[in-house]
Amino acid sequence: MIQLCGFAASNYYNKVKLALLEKNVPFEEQLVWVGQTDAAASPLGKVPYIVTPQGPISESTVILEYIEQAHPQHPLLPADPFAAAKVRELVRYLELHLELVARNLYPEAFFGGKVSDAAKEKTLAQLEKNIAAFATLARFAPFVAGDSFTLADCAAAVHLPLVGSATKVIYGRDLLAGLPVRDYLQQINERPAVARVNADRKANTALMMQRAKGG
Ligand SMILES: N[C@@H](CCC(=O)N[C@@H](CS)C(=O)NCC(=O)O)C(=O)O
Repeated sequence: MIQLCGFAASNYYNKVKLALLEKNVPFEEQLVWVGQTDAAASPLGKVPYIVTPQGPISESTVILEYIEQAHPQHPLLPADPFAAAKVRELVRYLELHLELVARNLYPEAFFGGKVSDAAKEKTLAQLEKNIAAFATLARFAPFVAGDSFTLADCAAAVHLPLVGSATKVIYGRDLLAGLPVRDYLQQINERPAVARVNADRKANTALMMQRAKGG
């Protein structure tokens, strides 16, 4: 059985967990904090990673692709190669052009640190450009890639809320407000798999805060 290693406050971890739950693939969660990772499984020390009967895999999107190929039931990628590429394109935009850029803001937005004004300005310009580009690709009809739930929704469900809330804290406005993200998330949050991921995230975030305080 697949072991999913990491912690449920991590959105990258939750992207993988959501795909496993939506696909009904059996898995076990192993609580591994940053700093406790197995270097042989995740050479950069990042979470999540999974351990399969054949060995470990790191990098959340690579893990998603593995799960999809190894467990074809309840597909999260269309069979048509072009349609599948369009889903992967959305996943890439979400993780690389939205989340990774917005992460520059997280130290101040979420962790009580400070981000320089220069970094905030640079990040704002990048996010405005990248969000406009994402908006031309995303369908929200009702799912990110169209009429069915795909890997792009596993990514959107975890990345969009953080990008929205980080920009709201830092810039005083949600840079995603021009997209139908609020309605989309409301609808997606009703799925049992998403509801479980969110409940586990809240519980684990509380635990993480307690640990940070030394409690
Ligand atoms: N590209 C990686 C990013 C994973 C990532 O950055 N995870 C964070 C936790 S949310 C982490 O492990 N950070 C610790 C570090 O980068 O050293 C993926 O998609 O899996």
